[in-house]
Amino acid sequence: MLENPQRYTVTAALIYANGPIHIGHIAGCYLPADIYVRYLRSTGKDVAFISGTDEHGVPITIKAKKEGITPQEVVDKYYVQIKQAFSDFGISFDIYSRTSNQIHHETSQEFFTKLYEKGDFDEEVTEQYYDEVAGQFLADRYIVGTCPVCGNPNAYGDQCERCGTALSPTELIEPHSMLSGSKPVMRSTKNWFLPLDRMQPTIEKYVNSHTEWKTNVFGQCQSWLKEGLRPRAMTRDLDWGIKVPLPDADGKVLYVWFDAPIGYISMTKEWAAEQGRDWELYWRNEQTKLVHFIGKDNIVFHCIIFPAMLMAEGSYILADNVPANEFMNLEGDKISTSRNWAVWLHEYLEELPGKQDVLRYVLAANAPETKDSEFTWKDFQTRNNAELVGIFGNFVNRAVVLTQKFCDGKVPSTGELTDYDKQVIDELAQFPDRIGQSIENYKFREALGLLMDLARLGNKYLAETEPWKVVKTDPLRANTILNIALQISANLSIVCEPFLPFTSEKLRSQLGITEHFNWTNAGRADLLVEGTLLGKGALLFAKIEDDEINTQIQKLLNAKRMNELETKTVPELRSEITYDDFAKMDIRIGTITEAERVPKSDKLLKLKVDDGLGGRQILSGIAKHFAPEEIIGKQVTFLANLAPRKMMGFESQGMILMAEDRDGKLALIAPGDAVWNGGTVS
Ligand code: B3M
Ligand code: ZN
Repeated sequence: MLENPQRYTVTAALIYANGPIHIGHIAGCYLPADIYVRYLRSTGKDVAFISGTDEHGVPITIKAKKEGITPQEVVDKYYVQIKQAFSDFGISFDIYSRTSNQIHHETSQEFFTKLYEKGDFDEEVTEQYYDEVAGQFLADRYIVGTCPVCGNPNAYGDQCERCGTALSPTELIEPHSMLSGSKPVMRSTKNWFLPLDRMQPTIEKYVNSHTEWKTNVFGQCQSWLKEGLRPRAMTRDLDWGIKVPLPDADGKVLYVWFDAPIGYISMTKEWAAEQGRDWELYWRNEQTKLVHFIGKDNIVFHCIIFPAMLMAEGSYILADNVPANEFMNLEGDKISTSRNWAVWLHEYLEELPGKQDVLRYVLAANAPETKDSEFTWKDFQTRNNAELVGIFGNFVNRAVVLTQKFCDGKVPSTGELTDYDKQVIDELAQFPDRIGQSIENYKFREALGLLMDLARLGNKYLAETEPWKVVKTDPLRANTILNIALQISANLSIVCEPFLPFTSEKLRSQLGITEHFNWTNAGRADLLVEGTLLGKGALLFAKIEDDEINTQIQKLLNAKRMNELETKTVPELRSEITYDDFAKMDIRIGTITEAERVPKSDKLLKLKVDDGLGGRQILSGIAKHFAPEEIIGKQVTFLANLAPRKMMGFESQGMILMAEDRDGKLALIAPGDAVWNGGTVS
């Protein structure tokens, strides 16, 4: 671990530009990264916060095929959408770029060429799956088959998502092509492999020098190393990606997991050029601390494969830490893009405007730091109402409102301090370091808890000193108390900034702070100068009512219902009949003239149907679908020669025909145009 680094390069995963982002991505990767970086900046550190979209690889081309647009259209669409959502949510990247940029293509190709020229790759002709119908090799996710480990019939050529095993296409049982569905054949092709097997000792040494990594990260690396690393192809036979920069490599592109992490470097170059800085300081200086924020599914690529690439290249620093999180679940189920079981960031921002910090708070408080965690809308509401409104907002509001009321809205002076005042000021002084320590150790939940403890300290101080009572007998004493309460609030505005940047901004303006206070000023009880005029008071947080979260819960329930519908298939055809079989049925048109519920039955309606023959009574099991009054007067189709039978004491003379919708809803079958009652159907 690098002690006292001179600068930081902090990266957040380059997400595939093939869909919008959801709360799982944020809780797992982007929010912790943003908290870390905002804290570092506040302590005056030199930091480059780098991210962008990953625009290559099969996930992009598959999405394009599904939407019937080109891969370029896919990445253009989602790059803009994702970038906007991050920015509206206050994720403070120094640059948010994309791997389709020229500079990235060049940087990746140079990187590849250097390894090639040094002889670091094994050039090998191997047998790979080829789809003869589509005329294409089937890399990674283009091939699906049964997982040899867990039997999942939908495992991909690179990974089984059910059991997590990393696979190569040839390990799949009964593979088939995602493109044409056909059974692929073997064809030989040349690719360039990184010999991870031979590099294992060096990689092991690197990983083992980082026993301070989070246990989930360190543990996953150990299990990979224990299994033994295998050579991995760094090129693919595909037409979407960065061309392999060799003369004999037509139709071949760099493996997406080769080019994507190099994106961190090319994006740093892009940023440094814009800023007039030297990018090399951020990637080639031993005093720079490189930290990758990612989700747990990317651990092996950031802890083993990318470091191996960097080691082989030789001129770069390696990650000092990779604080990967586990997954966040949603309302008791795994977040799933394909099942639309997610809270999408762009929708949240639209539907709950101005509440960025509430989501930031709830996601940080529930971050899956050591194990999978869970987001529920009920918890969202409770944390907002009980913690943000009830503790943080309540304290600040009391300090500000009392100052408006008793001190003309100006920061009052302090008189002599009591022992209790001194004790509170002492405690206050310790908070910034304690919170900072937790952040530096990637314990963001703990840090957030401490931040709330500072607000609690403020609440307790006010509750015990009761300035609203004291003011009647000893206004100078009340001044001292309010001064201290305001100083605590000013400190809150500094230490909450990494977590709640929008709130921090509001709070600063409420307290009339114009100086650029940062972490180095925090802990002091003299931040606010006597006589400073406070800004306009407005509540920092608003209570969230049941209605707001019920709308969100309903949205999820709808998604669940849509999913169930989508998996429902049209029933198979029944066995064949002859015309004579059909002709036995006398199907006719009639009009419902009366309808009423059958007593003691929740299913049956008793109908009177005008059949042109004086009318008949039909009992129909549709009471759960139709109210009697809504079907009176409607034309229906009925089976007229069904033998009469008794139901709940009434005779039914026929059967009303109904169509059943996918979700089980019933619809009357009426003629397209009105037909006289008694009209036959044939
Ligand atoms: N695009 C996987 C993902 O979006 C991959 C991350 C690359 S980080 C260099 O989850
Ligand atoms: Zn499996």
